[in-house]
Amino acid sequence: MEYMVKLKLLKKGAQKEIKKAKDLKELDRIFRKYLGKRGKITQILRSLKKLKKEKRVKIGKEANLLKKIIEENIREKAEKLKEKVRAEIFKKERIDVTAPGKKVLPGHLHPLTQVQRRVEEIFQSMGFSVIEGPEIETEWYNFDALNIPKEHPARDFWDTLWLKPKNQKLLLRTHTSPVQVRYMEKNPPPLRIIVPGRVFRHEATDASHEVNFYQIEGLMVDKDISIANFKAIIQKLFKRFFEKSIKIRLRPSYFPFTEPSFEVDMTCLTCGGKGCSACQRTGWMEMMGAGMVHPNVFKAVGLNPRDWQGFAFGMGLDRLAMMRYKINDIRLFYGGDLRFLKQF
Ligand code: FA5
Repeated sequence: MEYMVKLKLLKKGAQKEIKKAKDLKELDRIFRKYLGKRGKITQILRSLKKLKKEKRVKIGKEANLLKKIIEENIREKAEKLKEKVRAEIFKKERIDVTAPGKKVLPGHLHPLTQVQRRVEEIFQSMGFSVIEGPEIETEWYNFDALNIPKEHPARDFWDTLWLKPKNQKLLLRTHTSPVQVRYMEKNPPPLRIIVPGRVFRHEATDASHEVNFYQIEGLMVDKDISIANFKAIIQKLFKRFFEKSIKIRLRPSYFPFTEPSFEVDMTCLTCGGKGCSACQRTGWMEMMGAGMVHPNVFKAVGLNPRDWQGFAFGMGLDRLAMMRYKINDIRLFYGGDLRFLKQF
């Protein structure tokens, strides 16, 4: 075939294919077909040497021109295809600022926090202030100032987690009672406070005992305070907290920082008083230790025990929550199981 016709047909064919090419892969195939090592245009250029000079110059010029045109056509098309790919990626990754946001599911307060807040509300309505104290405590405040000197057997009531270095006598507080002393040191009576907070004990866990739990300390000091005041306040608290009358009993007990001392139990609401694992089959749940502030505690904070009287108590916050929600195992509060927590 005449060279010139051949070149014309190649041009037409190549340009048609380039126009149709849908992606860079196809374009690459077209490039190789026409301009690759064994490409159709390349072959023509190679065969020129066989021609006579005059024809070689003429055809050579045309063939080189065609090579440039096709190269240019391919380059332009490649740009277009790349731009298309870029546009697609952009479309996919683009942030649509007008799109509605993804909803973050709201959490809610832990049941123990809910109980704490409710108890605070009730006490505040009876004129009590809410006070906090440190979780890392000194031996002095946790024991000595509470009339529990070193070597006193009563220290064994509280299985203590001591902190290193031991000579600094630091520990994780075993109860909220040290805040009684801390508060009275700085605030002269008359006073009414409650102290909610986390406490720690190195003891075996069971359905009603944890190593980490919460207490609410209470302290009321004035000129003329008696156990009758204590009983009335606790009955009021339970009535408002449980929204019904609750049977309680005071059991004589012993705490070095109160005299007389007692423990307050309430009918176990988990079993209705029949006896279950939560109340160790007794039908009663021990809710708090309490008593009249011991003269030595007043002395430790520089107050004259002849001038002042008061009651103090330390209530198990977790136990209140167990009774409120009829939960038969305290450990559920600390398991972090959302199926449990979502119920509150
Ligand atoms: C005390 O901790 C005294 N500080 C209470 C007190 C305060 C007495 C003021 C007198 C005056 P006790 O160790 O009994 O006492 O603990 C008080 C309450 O905390 C218990 O009645 C119980 O409700 C709760 N409690 C005790 N140990 C645990 C535990 N391991 N897990 C959960 N709750 C507990």
